[in-house]
Amino acid sequence: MASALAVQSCKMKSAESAAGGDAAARTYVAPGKYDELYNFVSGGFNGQVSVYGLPSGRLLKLIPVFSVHPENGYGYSEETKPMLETSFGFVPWDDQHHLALSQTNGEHDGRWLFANANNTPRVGRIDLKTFKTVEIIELPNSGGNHSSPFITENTEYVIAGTRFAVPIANQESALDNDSYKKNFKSTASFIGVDKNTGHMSVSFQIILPGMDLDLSRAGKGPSHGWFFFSTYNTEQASTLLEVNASQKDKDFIVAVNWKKAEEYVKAGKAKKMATEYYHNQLNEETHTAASEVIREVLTLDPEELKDIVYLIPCPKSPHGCDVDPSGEYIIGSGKLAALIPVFSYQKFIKAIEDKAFEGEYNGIPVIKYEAALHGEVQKPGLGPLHTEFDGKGNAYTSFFVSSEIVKWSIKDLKVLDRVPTYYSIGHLMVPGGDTRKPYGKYVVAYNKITKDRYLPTGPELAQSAQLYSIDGDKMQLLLDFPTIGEPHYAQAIPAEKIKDQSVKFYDINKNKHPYASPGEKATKVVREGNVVHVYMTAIRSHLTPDNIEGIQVGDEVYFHVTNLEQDWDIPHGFAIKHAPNAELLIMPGETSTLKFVPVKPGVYPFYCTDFCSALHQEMQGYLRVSPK
Ligand code: CUK
Ligand code: CUA
Repeated sequence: MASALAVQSCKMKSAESAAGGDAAARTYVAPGKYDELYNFVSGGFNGQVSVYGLPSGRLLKLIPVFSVHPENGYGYSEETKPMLETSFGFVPWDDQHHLALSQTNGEHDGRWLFANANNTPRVGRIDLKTFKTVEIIELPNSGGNHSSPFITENTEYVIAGTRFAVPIANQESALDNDSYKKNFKSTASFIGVDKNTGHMSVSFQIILPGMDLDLSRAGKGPSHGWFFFSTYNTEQASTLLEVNASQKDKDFIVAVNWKKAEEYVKAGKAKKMATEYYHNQLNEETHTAASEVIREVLTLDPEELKDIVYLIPCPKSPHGCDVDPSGEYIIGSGKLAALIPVFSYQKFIKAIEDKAFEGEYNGIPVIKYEAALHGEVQKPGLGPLHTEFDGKGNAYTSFFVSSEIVKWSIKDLKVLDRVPTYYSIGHLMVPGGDTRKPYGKYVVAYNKITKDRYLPTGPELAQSAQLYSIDGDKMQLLLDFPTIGEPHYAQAIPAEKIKDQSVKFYDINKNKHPYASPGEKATKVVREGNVVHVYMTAIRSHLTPDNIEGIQVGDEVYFHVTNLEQDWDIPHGFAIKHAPNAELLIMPGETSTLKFVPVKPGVYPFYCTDFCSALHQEMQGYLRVSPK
């Protein structure tokens, strides 16, 4: 792919501005006015999620999920450290690719946002009332959680497929192809989501033959109850050098009947497997995270339970696998294919009924390609990756190699329009484009290569997103905006659906943190052996207590800082000189804790880091550390 890309970038007409005449008016959001949409964008290798306003492209927030964030103490404060614990220890970084907003009846309901960690397999949940990560669940038996999170129509499940087949239960194995075929497995995890609280738990895993699961989508409407994954390396090679892995002319779409799988689980047909994984949750009353270790998972074997998994052949190395808003069409995107196959759900079901199978693959029935095929989009472009929909019968596919978005009609499979992207688009996103009712209006390209789009900033440039209008016959480029990390997938929701539920501050009277100081009178310093608890408060414009003595080198000092403010957007910060960690950023009504173990005697100033009032600079104090 790398060499194809290099050629491509040279061929593009560089720095060409294709933006139309009214682009400025269509993206201008006047000072003090709100954007129409929230755009949640994955951070890729920065492990975070960023939030932009659309159509302006203004950055509104960065939400740390899988990476520590010194700016607000995420992963540094005692309250948030447990969020990043795993069965392999504290993992303070990840690679975050896909996002899924919770759904009710196939539409975004504005409650939660789910995010995947690709490297150490995890799924996180962000609460859209606070824009905070409130839960992270580790996935057992997964060799990389790229194919995730995908969501069913009523958020029954968040689904995660393994990117790398691995010997399950962390077994060791030789790495030759024969060992791969014998020992390596892929898993599809079905994470149940509690309707009221959003809490996640791994309901069951389907153990599949070793192959690499890629992008996926849940069925909707008529296809509700089914789930579709793309896969590559169905050759089951342990090395993906091209001689090995792209030999076959077709890989598969893996169709899972999760309703049926659910029935088997209820009927006691699942097997218990011993394992170990972490489930980390933020307690809503104390705002403190805790980890729970889970040691068992239920698994289903599709070789035994013959009617839960079927395979549909799909041309060369499918990446995206998308289901249209009607739930009838399933679109596969073979990265190395010169066409886009569109499968029909009805035909697929009929093929199962008629037993139109071309054979079996590791004991799983393979449906005949033609039997499930609605048709092919011929010569759409080069390197199709992902497809989104506008709800008016049109599909929009991103093409990495030919660097463009192509609009085509689902019904007659005709290409209708194409626009270049600058450069080499990965994912694209139509707001609501993965739901039953897309909002349409825009498509955003998340591009892989930036080159000359912005002022040069050395060898590394910000990734670039591009906003296009899709409400006319022709797509029109409206705006470029730089993004953070490496965005892959994104989601967008009308601001109306969530803006009024936003929490402005926490009620200090409901603060159940065990070390909270509900008022200045409650502040104190408590010593228990060499552990010292400082109960501190912050309010404009002082920290209480502000002078602390009686601390010795080697003491474990915990600063429990309660922000007494009861007003919107008045956090206080807390940092202490020479502490080898980050700051705290404490929200109004909340308590956060910074641990400090002084290694040298001296006087250590501490202060508020967030400019909070005219006397912000005076919000400070001293810690005296005596020799041991
Ligand atoms: S992947 Cu990035 S362009 Cu991780 Cu969704 Cu397709
Ligand atoms: Cu509190 Cu600055």
